Amino acid sequence: MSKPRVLSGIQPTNGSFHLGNYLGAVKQWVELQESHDAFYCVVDLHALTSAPDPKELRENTLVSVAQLLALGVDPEHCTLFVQSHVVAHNQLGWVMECLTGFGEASRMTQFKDKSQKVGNERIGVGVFTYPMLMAADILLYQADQVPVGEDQRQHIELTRDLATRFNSTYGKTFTLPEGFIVKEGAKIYDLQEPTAKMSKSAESLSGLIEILDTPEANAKKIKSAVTDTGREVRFDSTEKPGISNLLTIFSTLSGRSIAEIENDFVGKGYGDFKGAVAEVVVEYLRPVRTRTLELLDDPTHLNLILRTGAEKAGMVASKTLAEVYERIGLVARG
Ligand code: ATP
Ligand code: LTN
Repeated sequence: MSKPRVLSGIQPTNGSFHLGNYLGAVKQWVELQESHDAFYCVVDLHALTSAPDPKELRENTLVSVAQLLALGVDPEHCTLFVQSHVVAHNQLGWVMECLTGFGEASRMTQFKDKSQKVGNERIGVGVFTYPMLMAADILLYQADQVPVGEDQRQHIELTRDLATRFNSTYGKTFTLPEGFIVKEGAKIYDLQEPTAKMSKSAESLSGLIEILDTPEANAKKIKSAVTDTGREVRFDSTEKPGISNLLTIFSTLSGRSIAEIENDFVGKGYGDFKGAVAEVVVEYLRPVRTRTLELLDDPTHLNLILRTGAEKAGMVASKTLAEVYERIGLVARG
């Protein structure tokens, strides 16, 4: 039997990914590539919604690819590509837009949050249609599963609704995808504001652990993480959001259970605990940073991986697109 298919995407919006991106998504990408037929893309078209500087976008796309490789995404075991290299994404994106209700799209919380921040006059239409392009990314590959963080759950639901609608109107065409959202790590919180998600768009960088930051900077951020006034290292996301977040980070990176870690710190203070978390994080990220920088020294190698990836992805995507065009009544070019 063929392996189930998995697809996911990540935006090249910043120089570095953060720990939330890794624990919420990329860690699962690495695990799933062994058991699944995996397609992973750097979604540069999605990144255009935040109007990045062209030079930075180009650089960050390659930095993103290098980081994915350094974190364990392996082009021998998956198809790694850049979204804009496969034009079918835009083409199916339009079909998805035509299938989506205005009210339905207006209810997406990511859109609501962003439009509330900048106002209706200034918000780009791309932010509004963003989930339909994401639906196209997923449906083109007939993905069974989509590993993402908790914040993407609503977009996956929309994708399922659109697939169901298309299938019932035009005949079964798309596989219904499911979100692959882990229990631990699906939402990593800001170290300075442990009730808000760790995010590259946060106002201050002091609560953000960046994969490519220096070991010293990351250790310092962890040691100054906001905690409560208690002394007990115990998982309690309501009373102790800061400590609980650090426990999640410690546990997911070390592979040890939260109970075991709590046990180790009975009778010890927060200072000792933060020191231990800092060490785990720093030692985990140190080789990733080194490897990323090495990979970036050889852009020809990166471009070759991306060319092969785009060819493989393009074949799958164009097959789905042709079927969609046929079903919706577009005349095939003679
Ligand atoms: P922003 O926070 O600026 O919206 P982002 O950090 O969410 O951007 P994306 O490229 O949109 O970056 O997300 C890549 C993946 O990382 C997605 O699957 C997303 O769900 C996941 N992710 C992002 N932030 C977190 C977090 N704090 N905890 C767990 N997963 C996260
Ligand atoms: N919207 C996602 C990024 C993304 C994605 C996708 C994730 C774009 N296309 C397809 C999974 C599958 C985000 O903001 N994290």
